[in-house]
Amino acid sequence: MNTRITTLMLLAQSLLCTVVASGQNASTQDADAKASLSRALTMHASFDAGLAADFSRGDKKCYVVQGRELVPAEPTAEVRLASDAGRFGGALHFTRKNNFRPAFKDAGVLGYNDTNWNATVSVWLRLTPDEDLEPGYCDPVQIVGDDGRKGFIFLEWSKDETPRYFRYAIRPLFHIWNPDNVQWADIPFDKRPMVQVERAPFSRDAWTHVVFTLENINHKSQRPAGRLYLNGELRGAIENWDLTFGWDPNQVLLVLGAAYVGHLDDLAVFNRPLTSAEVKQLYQLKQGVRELHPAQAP
Ligand SMILES: [Ca+2]
Repeated sequence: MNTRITTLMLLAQSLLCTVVASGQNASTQDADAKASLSRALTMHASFDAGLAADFSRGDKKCYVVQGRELVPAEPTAEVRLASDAGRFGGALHFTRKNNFRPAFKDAGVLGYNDTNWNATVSVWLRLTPDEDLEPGYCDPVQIVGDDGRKGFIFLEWSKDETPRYFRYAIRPLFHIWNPDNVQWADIPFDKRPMVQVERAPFSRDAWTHVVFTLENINHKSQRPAGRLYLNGELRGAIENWDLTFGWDPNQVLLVLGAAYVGHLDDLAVFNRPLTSAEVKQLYQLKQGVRELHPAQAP
């Protein structure tokens, strides 16, 4: 009897040790993965207290293009800060289609270069596209350079379909994707450098997490790619394209809200393509990207 009790106790003890050890392993792995995400983070804008980034390895300021100048941006009547309406804290609210497009400079953030460009952009969006957007294209996030014919990256909702399709496109040098010089909308879907999601989960009632990657752009020998994730799930990839760009690195901008109507929150940029496991971890952060950086002085 005593022997049996002792054996049972030993068994229970060893089980407990195993459970505690594996728990520690899981939390250590989680912390390691989070530290790796933190190291890759180059910019985070929470839109809790202003348009400027909370954290940046470059310029935290938010700008708008005025003529040929970039001028500091402040919220307007149509593009407001909505405190407590965010995925986390406050959000940017584009109340109607207008020309105010908050932008962030690349330097130290997106890392555009002409030999091997890698990055990931993460953002949360909340809208019912078919009811909230006005007719015509809408690009909630763009990366632009000095010349649209030398490259153009964007998220968009299509204008001619119901429900409107959601897309991620990487347009390299003009002659590569458009040798016949026709309209974007006139090129067959499968001949465009894009990921197209015909049934995307966007809704006014729930935030949708959107992540896109840029991989080996402008690399001479490695295959370039771009991936789109919605709510932590891979929805497609842009592959088997020559993704050569020709931008001036000093004029690259991350631009928000082109013809967008809806809420936008927790914008972040990373300096490499995140893995699908990392995208899922990002999607599941309880406090959003603020968990990945120490508070910086304004
Ligand atoms: Ca926020």
